[in-house]
Amino acid sequence: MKNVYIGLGSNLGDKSGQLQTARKMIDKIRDLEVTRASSLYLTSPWGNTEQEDFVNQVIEARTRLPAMELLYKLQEIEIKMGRQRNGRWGPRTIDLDILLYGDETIDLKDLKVPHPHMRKRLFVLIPLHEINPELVFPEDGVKLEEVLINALDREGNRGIRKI
Ligand code: A4P
Ligand code: MG
Repeated sequence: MKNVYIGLGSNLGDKSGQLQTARKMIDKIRDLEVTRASSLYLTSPWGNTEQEDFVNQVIEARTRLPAMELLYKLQEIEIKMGRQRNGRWGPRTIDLDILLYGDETIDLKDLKVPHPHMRKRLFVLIPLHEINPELVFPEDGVKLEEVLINALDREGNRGIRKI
């Protein structure tokens, strides 16, 4: 069994509703059990800033699924929910990212874990800290708390608030 963290994001249409729908579909994945879920957060866009605010959430789950299988299941949900691709970092109905997969480092063409940008993204760090304040990054043993404090020092928590 692996302990995994999944990041959910939406910035098109009924954003909170879409996160709830995605959550229900994640609950139905066989061989996966959601163990914790953060609050929903309204967040300013990161990367491509000329777009609507996002709603973001992080959930923790336990699963027997191999990492690639989990990625396919999440992509299936994105497709069922009618996700269209609107360019890199562009608007999306639903985006499901594998943030952490146990203590594994994965560097495949279609799957990079830990998610490459997660340490820079307050919209990931804040909800992740809400559900597991003790978390330590598996690749180098650095504490989430430390990464979060540094990110907040740099940027403040402008534009991230609980819904
Ligand atoms: N892929 C590789 N690693 C992973 C992983 N760990 N989890 C591959 C999921 N997918 C992974 O993803 C492109 C490809 O990434 C997939 O085919 C998969 O094989 P995508 O979701 O279609 O593309 P994308 O999301 O446009 O690009 P990218 O770089 O994944 O963007 P992100 O990192 O998902 O960021 N601002 C706020 N406030 N909140 C957000 O949620 N999200 C983004 C998108 C930008 N700005 C944001 C937010
Ligand atoms: Mg993505």
